[in-house]
Amino acid sequence: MDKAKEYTKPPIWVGALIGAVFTPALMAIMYLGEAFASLPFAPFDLFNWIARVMPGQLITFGIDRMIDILLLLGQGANLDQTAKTAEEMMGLAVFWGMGIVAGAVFFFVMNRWVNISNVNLAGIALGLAFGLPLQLVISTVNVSSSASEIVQIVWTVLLFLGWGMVIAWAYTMLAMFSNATEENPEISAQGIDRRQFLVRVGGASATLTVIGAGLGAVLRNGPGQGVPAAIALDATQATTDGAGNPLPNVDALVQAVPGTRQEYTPIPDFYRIDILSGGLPSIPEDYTLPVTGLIANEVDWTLDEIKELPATEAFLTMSCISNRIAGSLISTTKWTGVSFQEILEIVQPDENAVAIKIVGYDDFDEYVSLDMIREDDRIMLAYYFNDEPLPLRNGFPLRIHIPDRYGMKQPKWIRSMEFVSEHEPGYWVRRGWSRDAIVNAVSVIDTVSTQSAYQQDGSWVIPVGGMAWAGDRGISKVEISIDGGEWVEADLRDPLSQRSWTIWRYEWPFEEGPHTFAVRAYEADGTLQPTATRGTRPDGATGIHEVDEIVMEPTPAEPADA
Ligand SMILES: Nc1nc2c(c(=O)[nH]1)N[C@H]1C(S)=C(S)[C@@H](COP(=O)(O)O)O[C@H]1N2
Ligand SMILES: [Mo]
Repeated sequence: MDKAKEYTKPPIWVGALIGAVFTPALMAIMYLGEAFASLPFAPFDLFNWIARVMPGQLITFGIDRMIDILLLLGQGANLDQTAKTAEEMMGLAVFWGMGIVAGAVFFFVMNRWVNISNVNLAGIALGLAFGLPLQLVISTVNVSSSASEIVQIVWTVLLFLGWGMVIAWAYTMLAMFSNATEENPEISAQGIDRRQFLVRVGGASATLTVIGAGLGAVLRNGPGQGVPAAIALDATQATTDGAGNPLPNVDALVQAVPGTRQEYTPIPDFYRIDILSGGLPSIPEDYTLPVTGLIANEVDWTLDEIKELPATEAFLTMSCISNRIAGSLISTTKWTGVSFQEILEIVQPDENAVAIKIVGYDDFDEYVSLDMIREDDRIMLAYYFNDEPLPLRNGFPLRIHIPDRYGMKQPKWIRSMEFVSEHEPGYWVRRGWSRDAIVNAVSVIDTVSTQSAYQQDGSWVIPVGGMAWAGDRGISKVEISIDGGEWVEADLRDPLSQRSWTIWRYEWPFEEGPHTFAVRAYEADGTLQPTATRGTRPDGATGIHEVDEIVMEPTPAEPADA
């Protein structure tokens, strides 16, 4: 009788059980690795990744239900902490579930298609099939590890190979430990059957899990340990750009307070200002951009030809000069286009050319000086917002972006570009608005977030949040003053870029009653923003933003039926 026929195939549910038994031990070892050597902790990475690719409402719904459960268990003292715990528990649950499914699938595949003599190979395949995609996810998201990528990969692959082999081993043992012991006298001599085997490996795995998790927790809390990457995600905020890539600051530790504006403006919400207001210009299907005037090489580019030129992209905040303090005529997205320096290189301006006259399909016109272009390679002829062609309302097919200038200097719907010998005043300059339209530093309070209140050492804390922006000059500090008191520093979130706004938050020690909240910001070089209140015309608004609010005692979140 050949060996393959001696064993009894263990049922699939036993495979699920084996997955359920061994996956926690795997998690515990990963946890230990994270605490000990900052190796990746796959369950949190995985959950973070899922949270990015799944619809936001689904994730929030899941987190809310989990928070409900934690509150029921009396774990709801600090809402922020509770939300974080909820996310982490979901991460663990999802990972465990995948381990269970993997165990069941493995047993199914073994029973049906694979000869038991190949069980170790199958175990290796299982480990790789689970581990490699996970390592990919870990590399994309990487919220949990500061180890080098190669170390991460080796660690993950070894761990999952080990896990796959252990499951393969368990399969072999179960196949041999028939419950009908007289069928297999050799085994029955050891006096062990499937049930006993399951109990033993379950006990061993549980012990390993408890030791690993306990040791990991101790290590994590030790002095000098870095902040473990918690997945504190505000599900209303975008985490990826239009191409599906994580936003540049996705790992920033400081999170926007709920109620803060969208850091990455959804394209339909991007503000719109132009002399057409209502209608939209019609752009010919066979659009080309004529570049003419005082240049050696006149061109008439199709959009495709422009997209073939070296591309550049940047996360940019743009504002209208008519935006009031805390107004909504300001937005942020990722811009893609061609540096105007590339264009100069190709068309070769004459010596007497000083500016480009840009005209839009609505006859709006502005002039851009060649000196400025030569000094600043960031000036961009843009064709994408958020990795998609510009929406018609925001300037399809082409618009210019000039760092540190208000929108009025930056034509949309570009119809033509002409190199000229005189820098004349553009559309809005002729109507009395600023000649240079340089952005003023501003800061804004978006929310005093009573719905995000939490308790710390028995007192309520209410997060206050908003943004600060200083064109291309960056923000180094934001300060808050309550009821005219001293200015205290807020926490700054890493911005999307030096040229985007900076989201900030301040943990306000709650005091009941009416309060005035004020904010001010400093540019990267330490310059305080203009604090004098000034209207929009002609040079853009300045001044301190203040918010008056009557803040009542927050009520602790409680389960509805408690
Ligand atoms: N062709 C054209 N370009 C234009 C304008 C315009 O009226 N016509 N308005 C400018 C102004 S004042 C602003 S604030 C920005 C607004 O760009 P948005 O509508 O995409 O936000 O476009 C600028 N470019
Ligand atoms: Mo504007």
